[in-house]
Amino acid sequence: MITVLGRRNSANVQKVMWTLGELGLDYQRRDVGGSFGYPDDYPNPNPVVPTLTDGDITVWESNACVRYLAREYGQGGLWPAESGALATADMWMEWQRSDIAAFFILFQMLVRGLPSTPDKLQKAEQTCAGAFAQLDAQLQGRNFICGADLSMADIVIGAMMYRYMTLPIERPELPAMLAWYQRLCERPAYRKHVMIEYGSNVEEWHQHELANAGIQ
Ligand SMILES: N[C@@H](CCC(=O)N[C@@H](CS)C(=O)NCC(=O)O)C(=O)O
Repeated sequence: MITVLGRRNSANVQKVMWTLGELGLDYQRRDVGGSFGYPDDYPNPNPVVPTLTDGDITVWESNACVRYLAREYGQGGLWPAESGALATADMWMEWQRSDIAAFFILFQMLVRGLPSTPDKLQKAEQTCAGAFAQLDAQLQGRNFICGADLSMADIVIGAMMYRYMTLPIERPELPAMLAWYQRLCERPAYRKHVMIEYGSNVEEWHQHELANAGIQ
């Protein structure tokens, strides 16, 4: 049985849950991190979520968890068969780790109480808009990041997109990215694991976190 340790309202946990949902795998999820704290025997050197176990294998770092599941259980699907498409997926997964860091900061400022100023908010919005314009260019003429099919790259970037699209911010018109996001919203596993309400301030965030306890 695959076990995911991580609270349901973490975007990094959502990547892994959505992957499991797309692959139709059995799993159990335990509430760890945030208000739930960490067990003493938490099998990750860092107090962050997610951590995944599959038999005697332990994986942490959300993108490594997604790669592990795609490679083990999604060959030719989430893990593209063709080496050019696989390189493209890998490249955009690295892009997610590095180039949209501003989005995490923007989200922390708008919802999670990170101190901000109008200037900082505006700069973060502009940085996100520039990065997402790159994604829009990649998606022009493609249904998904690597082409016709959903891959692990769509998962790690798409897991952020629900929040980007629902925050009360200015967003540039990016038609290919919008159409891709709408495609994601039609997928049952995305609806279940990513489209999860998060509130508009620290108190609401906390309430949603607790309300999601125990949901698989
Ligand atoms: N690079 C790590 C980052 C993990 C991370 O920072 N996770 C956040 C939630 S999205 C976290 O654990 N925050 C502290 C907590 O929830 O206790 C990964 O991708 O797995």
